[in-house]
Amino acid sequence: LDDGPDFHYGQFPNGFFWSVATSAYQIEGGWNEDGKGMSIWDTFSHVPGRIEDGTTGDMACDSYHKYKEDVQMIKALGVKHYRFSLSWARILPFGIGIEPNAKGIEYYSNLINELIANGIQPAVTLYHWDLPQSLEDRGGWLNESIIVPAFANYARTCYKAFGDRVKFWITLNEPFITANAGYGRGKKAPGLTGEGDLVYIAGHNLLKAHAQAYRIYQREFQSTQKGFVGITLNIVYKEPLNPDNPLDVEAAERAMQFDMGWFANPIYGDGDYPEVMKKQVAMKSQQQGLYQSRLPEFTDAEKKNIKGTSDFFGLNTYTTRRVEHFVQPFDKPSFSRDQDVREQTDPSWPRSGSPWLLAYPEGMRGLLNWVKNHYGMVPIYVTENGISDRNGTLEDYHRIYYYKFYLNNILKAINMDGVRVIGYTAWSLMDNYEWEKGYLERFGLYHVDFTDPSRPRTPKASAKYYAEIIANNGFPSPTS
Ligand code: PNW
Repeated sequence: LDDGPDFHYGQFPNGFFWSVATSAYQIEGGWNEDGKGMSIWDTFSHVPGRIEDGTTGDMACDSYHKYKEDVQMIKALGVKHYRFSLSWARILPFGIGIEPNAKGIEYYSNLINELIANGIQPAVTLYHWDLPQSLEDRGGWLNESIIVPAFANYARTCYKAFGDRVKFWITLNEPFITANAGYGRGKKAPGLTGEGDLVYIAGHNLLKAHAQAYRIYQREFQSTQKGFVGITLNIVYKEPLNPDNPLDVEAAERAMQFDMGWFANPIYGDGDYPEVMKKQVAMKSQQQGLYQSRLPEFTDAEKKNIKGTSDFFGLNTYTTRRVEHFVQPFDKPSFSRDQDVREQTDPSWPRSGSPWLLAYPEGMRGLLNWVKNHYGMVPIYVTENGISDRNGTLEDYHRIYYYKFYLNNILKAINMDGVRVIGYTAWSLMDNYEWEKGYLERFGLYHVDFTDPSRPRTPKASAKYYAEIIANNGFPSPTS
């Protein structure tokens, strides 16, 4: 935990958005209360074998009843923003319609009012993976003609109900994960496997739905509500395994274009998928004997409609991988094999409670520079960053290490590299339902006891540490 010789002392910009995040299914519980409809996560978590510890989010952290306590915990951190998500099925039980469920609106309205009364601004995600089941029954993210208008209608419903008080909107959380884990590898709800085809179709419709939600705000609400609307993309940063090998350098860039450019290039770039992605998928599809690429195409009008549909770059990032060039077989087509890369981690990086998550703070600085170099001075809002463990210990010094050095690398990117970062969000406010891992992996600044029906919360050492960084707005030099 020593600062070390490379530590950068200094402050974050004035007005920096310090924040902390959760999502609806992971914390709310109240899964069938007050007229809420079923979501794909209600369905999925109840299927035996889908969740590692066999648990569900039926009660989770019980935030549906304990939101006032949550707000006091958020307030104690000293953050300006609280990022949470709305349960689509709580607001529109069947995903569609113009008359929302009054009890659902009331719950979020109360939460928003409680936040504002305590000096915290809401930053609201419309969609954090809990699709209404009745939309999934009609094809979900694979069915453009159902899902795009339904999401547009849902977005409008939310802007109408909450937009007088909510000024930061995030349309989609991590469309990459929705497409890959939900419709590709099938590890997350709805659990479909279409690694080489469904994944691209879901991605295509997620982009179209996002664009519609942005355009609706722009046309119908912006002039009166004066808020910001963006999207949150996740990325595992890629470094070349051997930086002296041009093939590895190209491979790392190619993997970044697949994982980040897939959504970022249409929105922040030229409106279309990255060239290298179009080329790779077309080549692999042709080798398979297909007459057209598995990657769908946008019309010119669609490109124009998607380009520019985010007021900030919402960025979720946790870890890094080293990438080498490796030609993958074409006969088992998948999103990952389409890239012709192979990935590994560095054995020296500290591990966490999640197999995929290793701490490599320098990766954060590299990533922020990558975003700047590809998409220019778009304001970057880090909307998730954090680390897990398996025991939820209150003496979570590994988490303090993680926040300290990840944040220090963000500060370096701002002060030394001129990257425009406007905010930072810790994942997560409290231990919660970690999707298909159940309650096994804990990311919280606050511990939650899931064996106690009253779900007591206790601050961990990291909560105090995070509050201290926020109070200082950075890292004051020890000599000053
Ligand atoms: C995010 N990856 O998901 C989600 O937005 C949160 O709901 C989740 O709890 C959190 O991260 C921790 O997992 C991710 O493999 C899942 O790179 C996996 C990855 C990234 C983000």
